[in-house]
Amino acid sequence: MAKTALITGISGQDGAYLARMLLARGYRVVGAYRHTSGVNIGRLEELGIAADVELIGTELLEESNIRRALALLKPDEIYNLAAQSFVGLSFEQPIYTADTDALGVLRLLEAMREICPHARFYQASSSEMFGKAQAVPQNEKTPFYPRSPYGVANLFGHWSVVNYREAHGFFACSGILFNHESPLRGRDFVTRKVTLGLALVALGEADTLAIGNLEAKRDWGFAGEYVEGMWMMLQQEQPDDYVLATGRSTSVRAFVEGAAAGLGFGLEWTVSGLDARGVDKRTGRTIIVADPKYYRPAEVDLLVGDARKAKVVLGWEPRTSLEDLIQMMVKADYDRVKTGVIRC
Ligand code: NDP
Ligand code: GDR
Repeated sequence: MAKTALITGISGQDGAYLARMLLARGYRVVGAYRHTSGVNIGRLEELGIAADVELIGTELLEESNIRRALALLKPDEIYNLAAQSFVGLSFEQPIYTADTDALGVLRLLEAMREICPHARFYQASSSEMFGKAQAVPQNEKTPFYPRSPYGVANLFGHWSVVNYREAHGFFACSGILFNHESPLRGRDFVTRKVTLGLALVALGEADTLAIGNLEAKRDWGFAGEYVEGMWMMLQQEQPDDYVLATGRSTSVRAFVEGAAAGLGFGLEWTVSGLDARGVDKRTGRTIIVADPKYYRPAEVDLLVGDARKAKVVLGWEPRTSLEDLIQMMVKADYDRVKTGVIRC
């Protein structure tokens, strides 16, 4: 009989890629979404799988929703991808972020304890837990030092998973994933903001792209490959935690330069720091302006992951280079703007 997988956060980037991967492996996939005025299935539609995923309304702040979903489905595998995932916003909404990202995990684990303690559980932990990194590169043994309400809440979820594994014998895994991106990335995250923003400028739909800290460095991989690692963790004999990362760190500035080149701009920086300006050499037009409002009260300067454990134990390795990822995202956004799927 087909295994049932429950994915929370089905409307998000990872939810869509994971659902596609599990469907291809013959799973019955049920996606939990939060009930607003409608269901956001745009990403499932874009991947052509909207009709194949069953949906169930499940708000992580409502314990009753979670209990009902688990009792109804009795899932074999649960992937908890739902979260207030925007680090910048977490400084403005720290309590909501903690309620969803920290207590939401605990609500799920507690409900599982009563209803389906033998289900296998995946938690979407984050490299943001390393924050002010205490070692370079970061692996499963690196001490945590979160720098945002998101990072702090995520760390609570992470330790809850470890605790339920040790205290209650749960098959629960925490994937400590470094940034992973794709054409389906949310528009506010810097990579997508850049590829879409510059595509709009290239096609005359916008004048400039406003940006924050260009010097922050991240370890960016392709989301479609990271969801494979999530699944692999739940197929092992023993539950454990794993870092997934590329091992390469790149600045926001270099990402912008790569995207600009991909769109045919001749980008040149005229001023640096808080007044940074990016000019298109071919036309002399300013296309990028720095805006302090996109700076964070506390920044994570440098993240770079060491995913050797995932390679050795799971056989997981990233395959897509950052250059190819940038081209994939730039092309998708250029085409969307060109065909009118997205307007400014
Ligand atoms: P997205 O922001 O694209 O998706 C988040 C999902 O969570 C959306 O489906 C959203 O629903 C849902 N959600 C938010 N709040 C609630 C709530 N209160 N109740 C139920 N559902 C809720 O994130 P990603 O797909 O990029 O990431 C998936 C997970 O992995 C997140 O938990 C994120 O924090 C974590 N992560 C992501 C990394 C990355 O680089 N992408 C790296 C490491 C960890 P809606 O559509 O209604 O907003
Ligand atoms: P991050 O991703 O905080 O790493 O969290 P994001 O893309 O938001 O920021 C990355 C870096 O870029 C800098 N930056 C900007 N960021 C945004 N969003 N917008 C800007 O205009 C901008 N300018 C510069 C940021 O300061 C930061 O240093 C993501 C999320 O997916 C989390 O949920 C996940 O856990 C981590 O990745 C791993």
